[in-house]
Amino acid sequence: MLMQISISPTDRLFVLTGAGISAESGLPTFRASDGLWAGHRIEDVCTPEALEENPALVWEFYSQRREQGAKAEPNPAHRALADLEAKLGDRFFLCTQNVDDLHDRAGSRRLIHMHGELAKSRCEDECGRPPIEDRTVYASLVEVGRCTCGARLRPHIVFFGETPLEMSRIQSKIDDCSLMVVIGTSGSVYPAANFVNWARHAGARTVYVGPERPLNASAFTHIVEGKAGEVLPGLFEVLSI
Ligand code: BV8
Repeated sequence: MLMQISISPTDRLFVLTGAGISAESGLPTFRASDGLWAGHRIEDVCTPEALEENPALVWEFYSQRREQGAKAEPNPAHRALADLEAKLGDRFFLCTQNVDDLHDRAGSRRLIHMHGELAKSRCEDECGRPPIEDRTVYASLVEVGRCTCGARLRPHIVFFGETPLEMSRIQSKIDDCSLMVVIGTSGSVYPAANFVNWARHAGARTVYVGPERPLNASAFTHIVEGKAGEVLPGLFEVLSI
């Protein structure tokens, strides 16, 4: 009998997702043996120094991710979270570490991409103009678009060493939640791997969903072992009284 998570009429839910929720959509995770980092060193494609020293390689990596992402479709796990948001309204909040747009395409709206978005680019010189929609798969560095200020565009991605997006909004949502559900993330990157500790300090129940125990497993009150696409659709019981 699969475990069910009951959501009371007063529960406020914070969901954190990682690469694992997109695995059943065919997108590689990072730390699996055939994962994204298998072909690259983090410091060569996902740091400000890498962008400075070898922008062609950084753009090659993210253009390839754009190409992969465009072929992927949301899976039942993404749709289960969008359905839950429709039932809970403002008692639901989704923070994803993923830069793919599968949550958005599944219908999630109360959503933050804390590590940026593949489908956007922004000014490399940080001139202050907001990120723009950009799904272009650039074949070479010379093709990469320009900001209206004239500087080259960079992927709208939070590199290692850069500050995740909307942290104050995330922090207040965590402080306010009574239930945190973390799905498909190894717990190896901070500050996201600490969110479960913040939630526990706020008195929340904490649940992890994934096929392997994460590095921060000891911080969870429950662990539901399984693939997100198989487990999520029947996992939540929304209580009306
Ligand atoms: C920051 C870019 C300051 C987009 C990413 C020493 C100690 C502690 C911390 C640090 C340290 N040295 C440096 C740091 C900080 C550093 C960090 O954490 N480094 C690590 C390596 C130690 N962090 C930073 O630099 C961050 N910034 O700290 O700024 C600050 C702090 C607080 C407040 C303000 C400022 C910025 C980090 C962002 C880096 N950018 N991505 C992209 O390319 O995609 S990180 C990247 O890896 C992802 O975005 C994701 O967040 C992260 C982790 O990946 P996961 O999603 O967990 O994927 P992984 O492959 O690891 O695991 C997949 C899981 O899925 C597995 O568990 C697997 O079992 C499961 N799974 C598989 N199949 C399924 C499944 N689950 C469910 N269903 C399935 N079917």
